[in-house]
Amino acid sequence: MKAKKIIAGVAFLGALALTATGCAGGGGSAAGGNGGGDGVITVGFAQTGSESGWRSANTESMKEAFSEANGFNLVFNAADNKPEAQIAAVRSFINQGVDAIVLAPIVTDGWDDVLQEAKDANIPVILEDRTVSASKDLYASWIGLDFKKEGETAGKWVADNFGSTPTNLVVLEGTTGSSAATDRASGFDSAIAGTDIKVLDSQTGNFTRADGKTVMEGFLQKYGSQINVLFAHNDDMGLGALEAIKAAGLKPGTDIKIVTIDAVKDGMTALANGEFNYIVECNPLLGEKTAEVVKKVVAGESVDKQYIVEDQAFDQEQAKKVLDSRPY
Ligand code: GZL
Repeated sequence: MKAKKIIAGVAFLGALALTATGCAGGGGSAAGGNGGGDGVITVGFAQTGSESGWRSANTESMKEAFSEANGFNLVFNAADNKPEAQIAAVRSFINQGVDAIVLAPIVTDGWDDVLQEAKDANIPVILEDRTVSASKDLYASWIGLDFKKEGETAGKWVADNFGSTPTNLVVLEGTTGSSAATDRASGFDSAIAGTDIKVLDSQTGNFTRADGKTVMEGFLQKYGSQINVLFAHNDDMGLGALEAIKAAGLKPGTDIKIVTIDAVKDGMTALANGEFNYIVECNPLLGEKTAEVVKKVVAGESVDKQYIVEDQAFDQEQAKKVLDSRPY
């Protein structure tokens, strides 16, 4: 168990209870770490949930990298896309005295207090995937993606292909308040500025297929065949929208052009078969780099404040060529 300052209040009781369990020599050892002193690094990983195919690939990548064989004891929590549950999970990791915390923050704001508690407990926090608005001194590093560039790339494709004639667009936004949604929207909007593209409507589909379908049904009821293009912040919402478009008797990829972000297998399959028109990749395979950074931080070595993983983009012809060799 790490030597650390007991945090007042509930956390204090939690820590006492944990210690009591330890003293009783009862069921197993606390998940607390010992700074890797015995060669094992105990890591608490606070994942968003399991909202999309991208998330599943990201979780698999993280579990593969933070394996026992790689010298880790991984304590995993998926917060069902509920920010308050994710904050509670981080607080629980602090009370368990883990050696490091990895966090994929559902939303950008609201992290200052619990990250300060981790700092006070001398437990480093490493962000993966999305990022936070809290002060940079409250986390050791961020392994993520350039969401603004992803949005710009998607917007440029729409502007280049449809920007010179009057074009009506609807948008399925990602989780409200997440850095992925906020920055993709900002990048996309900057890329279509000054073109003949009109945004008819823009609503969140929470990065899920189910909500993407429901919101697209509403768009179709309201705007019908006026809709020329759909921009979905991720493949899964686009895949849900496909069902609504087909149910409305329209041909996705032809009657309504579709551009999405992620490039997961199901999205690339839709692109290869002509139902999507363009996908900007967002690489979920962040486990290896994150584990490398965690080891360095726990060993007291210096690391960069951020590591941004490169993305690419695909049209229908490119998707046909690479589909069978895609790593996720
Ligand atoms: C992006 C990631 C987003 C994906 C979605 O890095 O946070 O969350 O684009 C996922 O598919 O749900």
